[in-house]
Amino acid sequence: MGKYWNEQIECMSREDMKKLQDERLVKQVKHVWDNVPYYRKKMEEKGVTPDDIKSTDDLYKLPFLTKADLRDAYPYGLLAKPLSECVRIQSTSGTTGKRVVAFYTQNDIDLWEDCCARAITAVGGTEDDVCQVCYGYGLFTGGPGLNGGSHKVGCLTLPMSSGNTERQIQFMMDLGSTIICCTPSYAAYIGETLHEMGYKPEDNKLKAGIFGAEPWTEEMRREIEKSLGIKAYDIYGLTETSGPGVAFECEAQTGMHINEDNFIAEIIDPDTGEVLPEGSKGELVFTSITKEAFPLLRYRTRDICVLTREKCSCGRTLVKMCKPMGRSDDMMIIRGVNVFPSQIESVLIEQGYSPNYLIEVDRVNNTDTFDISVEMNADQFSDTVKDIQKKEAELVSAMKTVLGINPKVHLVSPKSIARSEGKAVRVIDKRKLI
Ligand code: DLL
Repeated sequence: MGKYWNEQIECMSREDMKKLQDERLVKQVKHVWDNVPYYRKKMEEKGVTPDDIKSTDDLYKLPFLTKADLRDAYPYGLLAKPLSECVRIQSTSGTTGKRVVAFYTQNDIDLWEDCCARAITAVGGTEDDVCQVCYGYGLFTGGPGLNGGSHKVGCLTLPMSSGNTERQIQFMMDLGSTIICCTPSYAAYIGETLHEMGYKPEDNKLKAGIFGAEPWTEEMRREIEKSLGIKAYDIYGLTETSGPGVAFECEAQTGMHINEDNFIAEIIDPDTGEVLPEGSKGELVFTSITKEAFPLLRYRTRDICVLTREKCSCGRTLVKMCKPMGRSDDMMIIRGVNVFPSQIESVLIEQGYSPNYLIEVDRVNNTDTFDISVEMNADQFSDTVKDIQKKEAELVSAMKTVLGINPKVHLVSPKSIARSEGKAVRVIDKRKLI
């Protein structure tokens, strides 16, 4: 097996790729117009019909889709195929009530797994490898996506899911895993545990890791590479566009190649929506041109990024995106879970607390800490310490139900959280992720 999964696509000339994208876009717009009344209405409101979209040069005419649209249209409003043709859903972690649910036909799954196979091949994966997948399985796309890609490449696949670190390490050692796929923070934790268990980096057979789903720095990359004795590669994706594998890093490790035969990427000004020229920093927008069941056109990711078409030493011609440099909304990713301050606020109000709170996030020993200080009102404050502890435990449990992860909750005395005269500061994120 060579160094590309699909050389014809990955190294295609710009002109041929544009032609392929033009054809696929025109077809996709028609498919959406015919089958998704929600988006058709948006197009009509903008005065655009499929006849106006003749090539990717006309992409800017189409309306955007946002996470709010996905919630509005939940669960079936953006579905473009009959349910009888859909075989799977996946979902984002931890959004209140209405999660983002994405649908897949068998063909969508094949294409998604193909993208992940490209990522695995790009880090040197072949049928001779043992690929340990310790992203979460289930609704989260990480486990299922890389699992499928690993099967396609023909690696011996270890569907470990996340957690149970000592068992992970035992399998890694006993079966001689050569590739590991998980979040960068979990990779760092595995490295630390290996060290604590008395192993040296050269004791394992790992050669490469495929890490993504959350921001991570070059410093963290070096730390992981050292502790596991591997080369650490980045991978990007989001549930709305299928999951991991929208973009993947190659041996050059200077940005992630976007699978442009499936996704058209644009960079826009997050405030005005204007398309920005190549090399500008702005919000990343994706149009899925091959997805059948859940084909999102001009989906605003909220990830801030730069695209570049500079020639890559690996030979791939696919456009490259830099590591996401932040978000244009207030979403945080804590221990791999997407968390919005508004979710926390709604739990507090529902439980009878004031919306005076402060979220503090940090990273200690490569694990995210997550603390929420919540102000009590005068009545609540008169309670005994035991009562307060009980209330804190109740709040933790209510938060866990909505967010999917456990914060530490600290009830604090009335008026002790600083009031703001401008925009309230609700979040202090001390992690240095960019
Ligand atoms: O995190 C899909 C995924 C799984 C990607 C496994 C890579 C590996 P969501 O839970 O929908 O999907 O979260 C998507 O996570 O908009 C980014 O803000 C962030 N993100 C994903 N990959 C990276 C990365 C999965 N490599 C959101 N670097 C995206 C930084 C990332 N942020």
